[in-house]
Amino acid sequence: MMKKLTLAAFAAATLLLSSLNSMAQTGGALNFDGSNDYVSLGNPSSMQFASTDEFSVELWVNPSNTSGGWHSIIDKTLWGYSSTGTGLLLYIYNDVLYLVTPTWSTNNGILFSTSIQANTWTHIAFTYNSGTWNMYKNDTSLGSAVTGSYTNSSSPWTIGMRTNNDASGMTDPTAMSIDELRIWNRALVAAEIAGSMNCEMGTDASLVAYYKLNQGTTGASNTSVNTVTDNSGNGNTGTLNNFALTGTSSNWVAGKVSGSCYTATGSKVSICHKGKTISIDTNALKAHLGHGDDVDACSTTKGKGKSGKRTSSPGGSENSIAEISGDEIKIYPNPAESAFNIFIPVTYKQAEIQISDMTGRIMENRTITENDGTPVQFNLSNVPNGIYLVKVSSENGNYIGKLIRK
Ligand SMILES: [Ca+2]
Ligand SMILES: [Ca+2]
Repeated sequence: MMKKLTLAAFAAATLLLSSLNSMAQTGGALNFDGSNDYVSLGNPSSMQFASTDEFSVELWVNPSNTSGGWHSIIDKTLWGYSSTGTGLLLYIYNDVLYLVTPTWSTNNGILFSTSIQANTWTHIAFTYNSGTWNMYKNDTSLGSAVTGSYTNSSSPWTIGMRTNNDASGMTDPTAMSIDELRIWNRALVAAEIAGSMNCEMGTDASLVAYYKLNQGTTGASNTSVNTVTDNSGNGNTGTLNNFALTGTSSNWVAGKVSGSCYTATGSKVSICHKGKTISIDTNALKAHLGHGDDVDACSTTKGKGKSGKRTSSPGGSENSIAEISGDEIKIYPNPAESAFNIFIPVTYKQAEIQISDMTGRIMENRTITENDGTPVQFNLSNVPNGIYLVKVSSENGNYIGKLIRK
């Protein structure tokens, strides 16, 4: 009897221990104490941008104190004591979030300002493209600002504090948690930001630094986890400074974002963006095509409509389609494997899409009655390899493109 009790007690203790272990979760965000915690990301060449470059920065931030003086979130400034500082700073002052660049003499360098709530996760993104800035709060645009130019500073990228005016040390700490910090070498478009802010990215050639911050164990002793991993694969590791790395603050804590942005196969597509081949989520395609990018890698993009051939329609004129140059029907990926998409410009309010093989056998017919420009996806899993014709019929005319299933 005694032995049985001991075994039962041992079993219960083992069960308790294993359930305690399963409760210990991998940290998903990093908390800063607002006293002296900061992360230095250094100043590698891949994270230095010239006035003619594009770049974007985005992150989730949850500040625990937004009132009073300066709270630095992201800093790359060298202010100096003259009026010609360099770099950029994202900070909170008296419950207002500011993005400033000291290179811009107008309005004290303030590019954007917006209210921000304490103890609330807020997504912030800003983009720069040859003199024009855009900023977004929770994927809502705060508009554009034009500075003329951005000037890179010699200061490192710093999270949680900022470099002193004379670069002699650090100042203006912020009590906050951050998650999903991404630095890109191109200007994201609004649809991309909205499409990926609530999930984790895969690899993306445009991500120069990517911090998921899924490190350590939430609220546990993490004294050995004192760097931030760069998930972009570029090795831009950050260094933690002055963190306690134990307890519920100044440590690895529960995150904001989980789950992958790319669970479905075929959800990414290559496009040619300003001479660079980039891979984007299909959710962002509409926005990219809207500002003139082409589907497909740059080297294979030989002008618009390369895979399609226009025919005159019985009821309309050929010109009615030709006038839509720069905003045309796109078939991608092509060649395709398990699925492909058709983008039809919104100028086609209604359209009938027909897929047929080279003998004229119709494989699929689909009618679009209220086209809003969202790409239409077709499943090819039951379609044999070969060459197919994709015909789009509409009031605007007819379009025939060739699709290769491989
Ligand atoms: Ca995370
Ligand atoms: Ca500290």
